Amino acid sequence: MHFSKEEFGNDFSWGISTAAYQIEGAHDTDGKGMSIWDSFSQKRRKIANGEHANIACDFYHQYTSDLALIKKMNIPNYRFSIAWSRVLPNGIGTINYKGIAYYNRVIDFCLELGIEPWITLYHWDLPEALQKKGGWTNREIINWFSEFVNCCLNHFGDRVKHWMVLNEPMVFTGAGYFLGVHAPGKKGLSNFLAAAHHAAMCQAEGGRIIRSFESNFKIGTTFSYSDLAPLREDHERDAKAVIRVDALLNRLFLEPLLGLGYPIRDLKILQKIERFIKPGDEQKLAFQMDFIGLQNYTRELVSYSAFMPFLHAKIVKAKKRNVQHTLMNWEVYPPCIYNALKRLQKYPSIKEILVTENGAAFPDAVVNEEVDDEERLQYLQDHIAQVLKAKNEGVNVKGYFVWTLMDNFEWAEGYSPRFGLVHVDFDTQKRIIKSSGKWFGQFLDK
Ligand code: GCO
Repeated sequence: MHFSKEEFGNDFSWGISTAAYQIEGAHDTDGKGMSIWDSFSQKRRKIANGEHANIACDFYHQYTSDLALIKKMNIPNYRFSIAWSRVLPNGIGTINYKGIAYYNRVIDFCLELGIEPWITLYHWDLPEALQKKGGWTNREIINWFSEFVNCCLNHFGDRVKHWMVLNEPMVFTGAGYFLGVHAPGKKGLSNFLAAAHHAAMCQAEGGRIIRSFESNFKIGTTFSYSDLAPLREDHERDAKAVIRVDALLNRLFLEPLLGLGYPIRDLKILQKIERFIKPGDEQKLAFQMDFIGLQNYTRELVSYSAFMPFLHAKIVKAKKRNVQHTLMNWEVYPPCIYNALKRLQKYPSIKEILVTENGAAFPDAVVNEEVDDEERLQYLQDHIAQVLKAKNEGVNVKGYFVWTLMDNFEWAEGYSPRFGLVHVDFDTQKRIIKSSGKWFGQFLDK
């Protein structure tokens, strides 16, 4: 490793990220309502090995010892999400004050330990009651989400100063409303485009609501952002396929937020989103965030494909290309995060970038109560080095949050892909800080 924390400057936010549904468990405890992931994971063959997150890491009950692990690793910032149906069991209307009290305990304990809480408002766990009304395909969600945002600000806004509106809208609309492989398991272009437009409206509206609540909060929103390249160099059809995939995966939500509108010119099928746009929406899609949360893990190689409808492109996964990869079949390619940062720098209206997720799933073995996760440690060091390279070349990157604190429920993949700096034995709920977590703690302890 050839860098020190000092080289990033003392205004650089080091942190760790989690998401409510993936760690909390207590899926029906103390008045919490069902979320779309609670119901989706009960359906057959939706989650690997028939797994679910009814218990997960039991963070709901173990949060004090888990926050103490963050402290032990000298991590100053903790990013977590609010389970919408834990505070508003029906999505709107009646507030569940036991849910509010739980998040107040988490926030208060963070502050007691000297850890700064960063809240992600929406990390995919929509209340089932709202899905029954169409969920993200129903334009009413703009009002429903606004009520949820105001509820969180009213109860947590006196102590939480850092807010993110959405987590990866491309993933929850694409996987949840087009492919059907994530909750709520809907499919088809119309479901996807309706959900996408309404999510894009909510990401900006959420920013406006937070800003009007308190003008000096640090407000951002997060995007999955893929470093894309053509499978075959100097192959015109692959190069054009990259442009279409980039418009879908990287620009669809970012560019309307920046006031640039939807990237219809580079992906014609997006024209159909216009049927969901109402007069005045274009302006409402834009909001000046304080920061953009970049969530990047790998690079994707893209080839032209006549068989893929709408996109005429396909991603050639790492295993097929016989390259080093993680348990998610994501290539280990550290320059991916440098390339993503340099691409984002090209947008003049982006004030600041924080890496709000980066990490890797590798097989972990517990030997004599230790987990020597050398591959993950190397992955983190190599990617942090690339972030420093981009920063030294003038990219305004001001933070790096590791995904994730502890092994948890990896959505449709269940528990087998372990991303944590902390190992979890899901039978005993015992935690062990892995070598990567010990290294991160030493690196931050300077
Ligand atoms: C995402 C989500 C996380 C994932 C992580 C690993 O980025 O998809 O924010 O919930 O668990 O990225 O896939």
